[in-house]
Amino acid sequence: MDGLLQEDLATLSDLDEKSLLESLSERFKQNQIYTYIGDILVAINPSKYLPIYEKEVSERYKCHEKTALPPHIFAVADRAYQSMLGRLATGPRNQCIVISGESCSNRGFCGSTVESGAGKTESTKLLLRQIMELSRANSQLEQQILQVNPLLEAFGNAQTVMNNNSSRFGKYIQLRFHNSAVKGAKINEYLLEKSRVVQQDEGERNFHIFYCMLAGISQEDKEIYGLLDPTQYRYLNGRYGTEDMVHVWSEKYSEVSNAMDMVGFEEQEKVAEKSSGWLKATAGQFGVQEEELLRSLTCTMSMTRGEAIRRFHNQQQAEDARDSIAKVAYGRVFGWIVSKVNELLAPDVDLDVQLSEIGILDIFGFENFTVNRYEQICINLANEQLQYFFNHHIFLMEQKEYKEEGIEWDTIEFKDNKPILDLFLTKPFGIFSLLDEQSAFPQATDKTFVDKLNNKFKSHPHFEVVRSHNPLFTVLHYAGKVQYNGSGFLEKNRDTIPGSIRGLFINSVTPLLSVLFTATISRTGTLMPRKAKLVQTADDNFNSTRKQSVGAQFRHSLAVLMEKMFAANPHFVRCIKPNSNKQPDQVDSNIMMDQLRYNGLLETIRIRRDGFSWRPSFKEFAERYSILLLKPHLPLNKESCMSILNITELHGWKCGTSRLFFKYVHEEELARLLDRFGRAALVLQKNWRAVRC
Ligand code: AD9
Ligand code: MG
Repeated sequence: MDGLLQEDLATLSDLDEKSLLESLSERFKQNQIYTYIGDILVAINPSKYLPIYEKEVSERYKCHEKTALPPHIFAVADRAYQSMLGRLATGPRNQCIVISGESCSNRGFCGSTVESGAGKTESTKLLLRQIMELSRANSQLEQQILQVNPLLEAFGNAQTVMNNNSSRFGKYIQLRFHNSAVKGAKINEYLLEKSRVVQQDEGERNFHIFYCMLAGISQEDKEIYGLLDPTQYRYLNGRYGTEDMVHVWSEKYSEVSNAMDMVGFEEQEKVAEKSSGWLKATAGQFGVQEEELLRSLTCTMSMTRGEAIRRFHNQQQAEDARDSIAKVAYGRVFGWIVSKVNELLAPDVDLDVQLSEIGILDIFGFENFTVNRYEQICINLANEQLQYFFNHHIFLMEQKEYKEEGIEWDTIEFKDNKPILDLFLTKPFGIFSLLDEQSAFPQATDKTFVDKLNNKFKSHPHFEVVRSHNPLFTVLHYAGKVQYNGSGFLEKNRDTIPGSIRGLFINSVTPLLSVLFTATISRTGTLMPRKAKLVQTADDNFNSTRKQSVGAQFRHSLAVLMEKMFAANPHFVRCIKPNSNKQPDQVDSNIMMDQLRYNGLLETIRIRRDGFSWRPSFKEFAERYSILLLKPHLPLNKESCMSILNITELHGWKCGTSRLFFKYVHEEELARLLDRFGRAALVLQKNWRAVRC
């Protein structure tokens, strides 16, 4: 039983899949949802309140030794914070915490029904809260930073079949510090699922903000904005909620309004005109002319031999135009909120001051639905990238160094997903390049795109051709097989706003909308005003704006993110859900086992047990620990390292040709030694002064 309750699985000598599952399940049954694998934290979603995040727990986890307290998400916060301050011996000052875990999967993937969230967003919030506690920055800025989450969740999260608060966008929160104090923050957001604004699958809802607003707004404002009874909105599927739900939403609305005040949003200019009728109400809210709005919904203009031709939409086309207005407006407003938050939370410090950073990544988990669309392929690409990042750090880099440095080592095999990343990203013939190529080609269709894929990848080990009259194809991801439906891929990848709609908004008298459509949102998430306000030209009315494809932008932002993460010191949190129906105290062994397998947790345990996760160069080590020999000017070489290590009682480390190899526990032992030594030095110094006096 003791073995089963082991807090660190990397200390178990005998381990196979079955005992790993048993250990985690047994701990979970006793409400011990956190377990270490060396320096990696495994977190199992309890789906119930546990009294483990209270103030006194938070206090206990400040500046503590990892082995002295049970595993906890607060310990990860502490480790990242202490490492950033240089109090631990690991690598670069900038830190990144990568939180991963599945979003959902359906029958056929792991033999289970649709599953709930694994706990990534909750973990992110707990980390953020604890890091703010650690920086003891009881300031307005801290409160502002903490308010960002409820604000973004209101606009970017929604109820789905698998999670009542599912994140429909990815985010990377960068906390910026000068010494130990937080000085600002920056959010990068990835791929908001805009299509949810106009369409939700069975059992799902639109973004939270719509329900909250309709529930919480005053009667007077309802009239001002021409809001109807909630059940009349097509975009809410004619479904609203019970009285209890309305009450909760209404409270949430005040919370969001307060969060907006707290973060520093100002009351936007409102269209204070009483409106009647949907066209007038909508035109009023958008601040545009009714006739222009009607025109952009009902017809398109094109130029033929120098002549302007007006073509009226059929019903489907008019509905599509309406939906694209809704999607584009919502997407822009979301981007604007993020860029405004970034402006408000930007560090107010001298440019010369060197800031350190802790980044927290909470990105949508791997997805596999009955129908998988363009959004899913992007989300799953992001997850492939993250898995690669994990593999690279945990397996590739480490084992490469053993080889280069002549350390004796039995290679641990792991599922390398590089070939899958190549299938997606290789230029010019990866899936995304072919998609871009087809998107730029007016005659291409979703079918011709999938035909190209079939032709190109029919014998690729991670691709499967699907025989169907629909444009289907299958990719064998690291986490399982996903069948994609290519319908809509080209249009979503182009994401062009019809010129008439863009022109309509540029000329809006609502300043916010006009700015949003005149400005471009830069790849870094800030709003970049164009040099001069665009004058709407005849061409704008006829042509769609040419820009980089959604896929290309997403690939670029992923590449920037990866670059940041590769340059930082990583901390990993692997979230796991124990069952498929959001139930507390239930473990479904198949579901758990699937996640353990594709996360490569067994291999991770082996490498953490037998491997050396901390590998400082002779120079780095001697520089940091020469103080233990009371010889500050020691040469920074191998001999000095050996002299230092001779006075410690560390066992099990190894020496390579240019660096030392330590287990993760050694780092803590050395930190303890340094600490003791530091205190002893202080006493000596005091005594010495006393003698001199
Ligand atoms: V998704 O990919 O965004 O759909 P997440 O982010 O992985 O998903 P989330 O953090 O939203 O999952 O967790 C889902 C639900 O599980 C939460 O709304 C909570 O009700 C529940 N949860 C998660 N973690 C905890 C926890 N540490 N304690 C209690 C939790 N409940
Ligand atoms: Mg989430």
